[in-house]
Amino acid sequence: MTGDLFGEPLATPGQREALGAQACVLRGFAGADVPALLQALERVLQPAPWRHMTTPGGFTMSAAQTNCGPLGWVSDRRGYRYAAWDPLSGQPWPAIPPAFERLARDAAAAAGFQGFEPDACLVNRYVPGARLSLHQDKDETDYEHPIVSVSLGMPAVFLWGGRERADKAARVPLFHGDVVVWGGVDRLRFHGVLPLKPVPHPLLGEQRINLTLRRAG
Ligand code: MD6
Ligand code: FE
Repeated sequence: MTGDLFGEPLATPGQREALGAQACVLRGFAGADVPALLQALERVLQPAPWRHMTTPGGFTMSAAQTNCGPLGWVSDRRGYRYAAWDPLSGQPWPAIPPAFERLARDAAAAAGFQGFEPDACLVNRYVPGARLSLHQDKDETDYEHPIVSVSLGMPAVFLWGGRERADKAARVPLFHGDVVVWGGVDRLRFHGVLPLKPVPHPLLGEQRINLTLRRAG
């Protein structure tokens, strides 16, 4: 069961949809934690505000980003990498809030990955029209750890591809409160986000916020 992009999600919270042998969507898994997550995010944004990073090719990313945790994902003309310091402030990234950490650990465990301890949380903010082109998450030191991705606010269509860029990608609608977890044999699957449609969310308005928690170092 997926959902109706232009209305309320049809999926029952707690429902687990397989995307692969070791990848799934946990529908509504973050539901009860949303107020705590948003409050914690406000505190992350004070020292580390949203910014639009530049790709190595010289394009400005359409999603705004920030990070928390010992490591943060950054992109500039020199490439993609993890860095311990926020290039904007010159300070270490703010700590991962306990509410983020707890949710990541619980979601990973629910998806079959015990003992997940993230050291990096990339936060993406999409407004209508913003997108993320098809990519693999390959900047981490090893691929034995899963990735936990939390969707908040406006719905988005997640592109879920294969192990080759040219593999046909499925379109998976993601709603407020959904958590995607993947690892193991699915860790290097191509994925992306289609340009966001303006479907204002009751709590967050015209934005989608995505928390992506990883073990990077
Ligand atoms: C997003 N997510 O959902 C972008 N990467 O806004 C990602 O690129 C992503 O959701 C790795 C694992 C899960 C993800
Ligand atoms: Fe990704």
